[in-house]
Amino acid sequence: MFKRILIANRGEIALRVIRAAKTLGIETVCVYSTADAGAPWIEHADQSVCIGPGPSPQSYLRIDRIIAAAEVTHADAIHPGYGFLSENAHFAEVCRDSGFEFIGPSPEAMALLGDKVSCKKMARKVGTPVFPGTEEAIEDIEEAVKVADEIGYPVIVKAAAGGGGRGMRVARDVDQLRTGIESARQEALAAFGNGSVYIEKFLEHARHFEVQTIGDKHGNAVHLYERDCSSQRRHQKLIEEAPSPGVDPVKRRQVCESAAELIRSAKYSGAATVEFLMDAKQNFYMLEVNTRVQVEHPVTEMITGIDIVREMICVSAGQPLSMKQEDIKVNGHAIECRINAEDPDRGFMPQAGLIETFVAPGGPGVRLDTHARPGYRIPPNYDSMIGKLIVHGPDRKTAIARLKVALDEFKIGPVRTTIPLHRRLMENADFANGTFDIHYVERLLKADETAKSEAAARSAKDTKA
Ligand code: MV4
Repeated sequence: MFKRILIANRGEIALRVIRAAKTLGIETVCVYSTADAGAPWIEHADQSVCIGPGPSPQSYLRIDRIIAAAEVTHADAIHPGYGFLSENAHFAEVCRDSGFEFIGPSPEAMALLGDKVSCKKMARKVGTPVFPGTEEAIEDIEEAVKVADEIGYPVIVKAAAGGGGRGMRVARDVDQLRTGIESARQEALAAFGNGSVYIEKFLEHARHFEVQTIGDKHGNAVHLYERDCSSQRRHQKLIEEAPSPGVDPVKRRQVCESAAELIRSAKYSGAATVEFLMDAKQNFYMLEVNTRVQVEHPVTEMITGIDIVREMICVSAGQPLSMKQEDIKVNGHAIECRINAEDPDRGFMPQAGLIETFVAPGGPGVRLDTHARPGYRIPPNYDSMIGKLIVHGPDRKTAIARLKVALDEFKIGPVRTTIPLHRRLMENADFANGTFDIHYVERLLKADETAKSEAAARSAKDTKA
């Protein structure tokens, strides 16, 4: 087992990795930027090293400085968390070449599953369901037009290196397809330095379903069931839950097993998430694979009782997986709300500044993963997520009831957060019934906007009268 690991990340996930390491008796090293000097999670680490100024290209994205910090502190391994360098195969390779274990997949497995074209090819081979479409990156537009005619419109053009909704174009006819391929290619080239694009059938009203998997270095891989992540706005998830409500148990088992098979075939070690869209008839189609630990991993931990981050460290150190598929059971239901320092009344504008009030919720089944506390000053440089409220219960209804109470107890100020929005989403009928799709949050926000402007128009008229 490792003696000491370095955490190449910040915030709640840095704290999460420190906690997992401590339970294994492993020492921890934090790297931090000057904007994070004195930040709460750093106190929990055994050592810390400043790696540069606030902007992440000058600190959390500086591979050379992170490696230097690992060298001077004699770390054995590096945990990348999520975001930053976590899905950078070059970083994984530099870690390996510098003699540090990267706590995640090999650079080869990361590159294979990180490229959406090679990932989809692998999925087809092992029987993981995918959307019909081009099997290779598009070389010739006429070839793509032919494929689109075969599968039928609408189709979607996607970037092989894409993610988070960038480099995507929906095409409803051949003209839109021709312009879509060109503009998606341009956008992908600018954003990822890779203009490779492909097309597939576009699904209109989908639910977002993702399977948590984990593999070891001995060829074993298991799935930890799925999460529903349909509650999102502009590709930013707001609420995640496990299990996915209303899914047929037989279909669930099939898709989860096919996700584990994909990971196994890729000789993948570490945690991975296989993303799917689900249609109204509960047909599944793989979208992509995330080769890191995800923000929403706690909902899976709550229903399975498995410490995913601890398991990641153990498999990275060469241990076989600590569990067999048949031992992994689903217990109850868990829901996570992302607490972002954003103002939902002002277009979700990020809120930096001092947290004066911070009253944490508690009670049965309540878990709070956060680095924030009273007196914590949110720097303006990073992601606005300041914590995650996760609630577990014996069933979905109980989990929602507990979550409502926890959201009412949770007080943060004067910085604005997404807590009031979560309270409202809990009252939404689609959410309550589990009958939502990936657009319901945006529909609700739009209805709010319309109601607000109508009310403003009415009051202007009343003033006149
Ligand atoms: C799709 C799709 C419909 N059909 N692919 C968006 C982000 C990227 N990971 C994949 N995305 C989508 N791919 C096909 N064939 C709709 C989306 C999509 C979406 C997916 C998951 C969560 C939210 C979304 C919001 C808009 C579009």
